[in-house]
Amino acid sequence: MSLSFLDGRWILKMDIPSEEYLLKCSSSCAGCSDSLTLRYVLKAAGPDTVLIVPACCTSVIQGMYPQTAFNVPVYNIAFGAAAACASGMSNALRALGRKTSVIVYAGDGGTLDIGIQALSGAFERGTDFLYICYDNEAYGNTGMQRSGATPLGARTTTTPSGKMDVKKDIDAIVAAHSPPYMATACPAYPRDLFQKVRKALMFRGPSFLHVLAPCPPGWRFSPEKSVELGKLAVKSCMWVLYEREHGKLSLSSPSRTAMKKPIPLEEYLAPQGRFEGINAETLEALKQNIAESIKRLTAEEAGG
Ligand SMILES: Cc1ncc(C[n+]2csc(CCOP(=O)(O)OP(=O)(O)O)c2C)c(N)n1
Ligand SMILES: [Mg+2]
Repeated sequence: MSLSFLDGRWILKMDIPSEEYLLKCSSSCAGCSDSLTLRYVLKAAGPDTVLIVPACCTSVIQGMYPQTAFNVPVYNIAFGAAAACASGMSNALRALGRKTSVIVYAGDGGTLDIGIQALSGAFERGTDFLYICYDNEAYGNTGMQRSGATPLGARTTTTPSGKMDVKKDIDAIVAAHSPPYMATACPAYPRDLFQKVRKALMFRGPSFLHVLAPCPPGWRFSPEKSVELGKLAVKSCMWVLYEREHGKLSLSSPSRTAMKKPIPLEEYLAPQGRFEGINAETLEALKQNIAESIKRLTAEEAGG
């Protein structure tokens, strides 16, 4: 553990343990950010953890029963029931006096679309758990159909000419439940991700982590570029890293820096086949959305 002074404030840095809970036999695609995210999530959560996983790429990465690539217990559950299952499991464990971390690890389709009512219910009930949505911005496991998280203009198998609607703002929906802790992250910034998982698990009650997970086959970029794509997302401010503790927002340092002078959005979009041929009007709308989100988040942090 070390203390460093960054962006005008002291930050406690925790060393990332060398223990691996995602084993090398995983069947993820090359450059998979879902598995990279899970690797850091499990390092942060440690062995006294149970994962609840609705159908998604993670169910595939897990491997085929009786083999598994995960070194913690996993409960595979139907899409609509993940957060409800977490309520039951967390309450049962607490009744037994156990502090086991209960983590729902779900995709964007399973969170923004199919599992949203159970998510809302568990947050309203105040269930002691962490809900992590790793967001590859489509239904990856079934062949990249659009989800509520797919950004405007992105081509998927069900939006072949580019999505006509903007990305659903799940963070605003979750924030409306006033959880004690919520944050965004990206595995391109592993220390930030690791610290946010650690922090989320320190709060009693529901916490939420929304992780951008660049997907090489789905977004159509080269697998070795996954980390680079995550950094470009943050540097262009298409993805903003922040945390909200008891409603108080603070920008995370990579985004605080990026917001002062974002890189051109084209640098983030160009390596991705899903944005190939995007028209000028859609590009302008995306830039407009970014400018608005910078304005809104900066004002919120300043207390405006
Ligand atoms: C009720 C129900 N509808 C559809 C499916 C088929 N299905 C399995 S995984 C999946 C995609 C999930 O997308 P997401 O949650 O974004 O996770 P990803 O695959 O991208 O990791 C779908 C549609 C299912 N298993 N159950
Ligand atoms: Mg997905």
